[in-house]
Order: sequence, then structure tokens, then C-alpha cells
Amino acid sequence: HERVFSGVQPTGNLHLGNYLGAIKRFVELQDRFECLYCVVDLHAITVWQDPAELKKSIREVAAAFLAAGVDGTKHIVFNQSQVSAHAELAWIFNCVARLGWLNRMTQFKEKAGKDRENASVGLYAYPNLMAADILAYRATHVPVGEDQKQHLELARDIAQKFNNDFSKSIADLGLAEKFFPQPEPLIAGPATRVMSLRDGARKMSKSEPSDASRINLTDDADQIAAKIRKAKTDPLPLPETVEEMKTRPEADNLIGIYAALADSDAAAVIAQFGGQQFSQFKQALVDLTVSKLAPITAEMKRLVADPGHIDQVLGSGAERAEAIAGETMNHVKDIVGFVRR
Ligand code: AQP
Repeated sequence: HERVFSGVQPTGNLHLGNYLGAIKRFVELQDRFECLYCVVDLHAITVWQDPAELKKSIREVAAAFLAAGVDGTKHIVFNQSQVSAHAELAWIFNCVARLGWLNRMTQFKEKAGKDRENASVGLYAYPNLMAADILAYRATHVPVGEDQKQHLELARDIAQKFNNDFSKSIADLGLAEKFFPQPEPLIAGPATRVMSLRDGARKMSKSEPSDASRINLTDDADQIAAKIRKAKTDPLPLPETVEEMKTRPEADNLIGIYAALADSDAAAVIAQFGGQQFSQFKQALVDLTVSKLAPITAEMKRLVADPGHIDQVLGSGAERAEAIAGETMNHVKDIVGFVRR
């Protein structure tokens, strides 16, 4: 049956891009799928994290899931490092994936920057761990932003290579020929890639030093208003056609954000605001953003104040996740030829 897996890294500064590209969609998928939503702390440490900050961020991401409307009792909300199958399966995938495949990953190039020799081995192998996250649960669908599409394609390649390399062993054990399914991306709607408020060519990102570039899920109404008012735009009025948006990245971004928050689309936003001045549109965008985020921000605050409750949700989630992943790992060990305890 159909199962969703997705994760968010506890690297601080959860922002509107994480909300629109991931968390908001997590909530929408709960009716159609059995869902696992993971705070991926093993991914977070591929770049340096201060231990005290990391612990705080893990609970904050879990709080954001719950505050946005993820149901941690019907579905599974958990923390990656509490389920050892992720790291175990990632190691096996390190031995399935080819260097050439990883060399093509654009996110590694972006994140490692110029000083590539000094990047962690974990940052390089990150996509193999992501494949393990998904395939440990034999998830069929993965909601991700555009930026993660390449990694998901790699997960599909790993699944296929594993199934091929071990086809005889899989058959001998009487398991399904396609032991690992091909996970499908779920990329839909506007604002699958929210851009920086300061630069329409860069994505909104947690690690960007300029706080004005993003709307944090912890920002209050005044901070949101100030950031949107200062958001970069071109000197023209709002575009009057969807076609025109293509050559105006900042306008495109703000219209996309509005459309996503309003559960609408760019054409409808243009029908309403096209040809108007940005100042007017920005005020409408402030009102909409505040009305959608304020309840989530307030609930996150309430949840974070009670870490005991969050830890209990994560603990219960990890137990249920482990039951599924443990079964996969037993099969994987048999398939590979390990001697089990
Ligand atoms: N700008 C974005 N627009 C739409 N979706 C986005 N996502 C991230 N940025 C945007 C989606 O959020 C989910 C969680 O992302 P992540 O925590 O794995 O980190 P990331 O993709 O590396 O995002 P950041 O914010 O840029 O973090 P840093 O700066 O730490 O690298 C994913 O589904 C992602 O697609």
C-alpha cells in the first residue's frame, strides 16, 4: 500500500520555504497516505552543528510538524537517530551507489563550495542516507521541494541497482522481485521553490546569513511585515500575465508565495493584483502571511515550552518506525548474505 516518507533537517531557522515546500504538504497528505515524517538529525551533522543548538532545533522541527497539523498519533513523527536502521542501510547503500552517481549531485557542489577538500565525507554521502531513509520503509511517495528532486532520482537508481545486483538472492528467499519500490516524487502546486526575499535567483535557506532573506516560522507579525515590505522587487507594476512572470524572478516569487498560502494559483493572483503597484500587493501578502503563520508560530511556542511532551511523541514515533524498518533490515541482511543473530 501507499506510504509517504519525508524529512526536515534540524539546522535552525525553519522558514516559509520549508513550510510551503514541505510541512504544509505533509499535513495535506495525511488523508491519502500512511505517513512517516522525520526530523533528520543525521543529515544535519553533515555540516557542523553546535550540540546544544542541535537538540533545540530537533524539538523545534518536531513542534513545527505538530503545530502545522501533523497528527503524531495516526501517523509517525520521529527523530532519525533514534532508529538505527537509517545509518545501517545507508552503509549498505554506500556500497551500492557509484562514485560517478554522487559526483553529479549539484547540492553537494553548492554546499561544499570552493573548499571541497574540507567538506565532510557525510556531506558527500548524504544522498545515500536519504535513499536509506525512504527505502527503509519501502515508501512509495516522497513530498519534496524542487531542490531535492535530484536526490530522489538517486534513491530510485539505488533501489533499482540493489534489486538487480541481488536479484538471485531475492528470488531464493522468495521475496518480491522488486524488493525496493521506486519512490515517486510528489512535487505539486506553486512555491515548490521559495526564493530569497533579497535575491530572486537564490532559494530561501536556513543557513543564509541574512535574516532578511527569509521569513522564519518563529517571526512575529512585525518582523514579517518589515521583511515583506523590504523584499526586493523590480520597478514595474505587478505582471499582468503568467508569461511575464518568467522574466521577473522577484515578482514571480512573491506571487508564488501568495498563491501557495491562499491555496490558489498564479493566474488567480494575477487576475486580482496584476497591473497594481507592489506596495498594495505587499500589504495583502503581509496580511495573508501573518494570518496563516501566526497560529502555527503560537502553537510551536507552546509545544517547545514542554519538551517532555515532544520527546514522548518522538519516542513513540521511533518505536513504531523501528518496527517497520527493522523488518526491512532483516530482509536486507538476508539478501546481502550476512549471518543474523
Ligand atoms: N526555498 C525552499 N522552497 C521550497 N521548499 C524548500 N525546502 C527547503 N527550502 C525550500 C524543502 O524543505 C524540506 C526540508 O529541507 P531540509 O531541511 O532538508 O533542508 P534544505 O533543503 O537543505 O533546506 P534549507 O532551508 O536550504 O536548509 P539549509 O540552509 O540548512 O541547507 C525539503 O523537502 C526541501 O525541499
